[in-house]
Amino acid sequence: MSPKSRKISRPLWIPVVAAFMTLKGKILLGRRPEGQNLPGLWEFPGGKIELGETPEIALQRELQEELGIVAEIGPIILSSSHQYGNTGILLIFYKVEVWRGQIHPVHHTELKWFSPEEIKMCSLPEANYKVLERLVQTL
Ligand code: DGT
Repeated sequence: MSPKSRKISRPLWIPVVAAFMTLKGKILLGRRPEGQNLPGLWEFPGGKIELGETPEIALQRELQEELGIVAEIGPIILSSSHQYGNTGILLIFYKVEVWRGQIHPVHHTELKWFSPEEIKMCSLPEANYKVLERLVQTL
């Protein structure tokens, strides 16, 4: 069999940036819209890095598109990998504590500030459960 005709299934790994946004001890989550994957789950604002973007520029763009703000992207807190079937995501979480503008839901069906206790009760993407405790500890 020639290398071309051999079907090799290899996962596609996608880099995703997400904001751990905090204000007065609470954390911002947005509810993912219907019609996307993972509909209705509460996520950290963010999304995929587009071609040619640095991770920080990508997150700044996502926060402008999703929340209508100009954010100062802080340091990376942690990163985590997760595989859904044949797709893998490498999630990179940044601290975001400073922004300009009024946060409002441009993309999500709802935005809400949660306490660390409340966030543990939310329905989150599976990828987030394994890092939640470590994220909350950075508050
Ligand atoms: P698009 O352009 O429609 O593909 O959307 P983007 O670039 O806004 O990206 P999105 O949010 O659909 O993709 C992010 C992927 O990462 C998606 O498979 C869901 C997954 N994910 C897991 N946990 C989180 C999280 O806390 N926040 C975000 N934004 N995505 C997460």
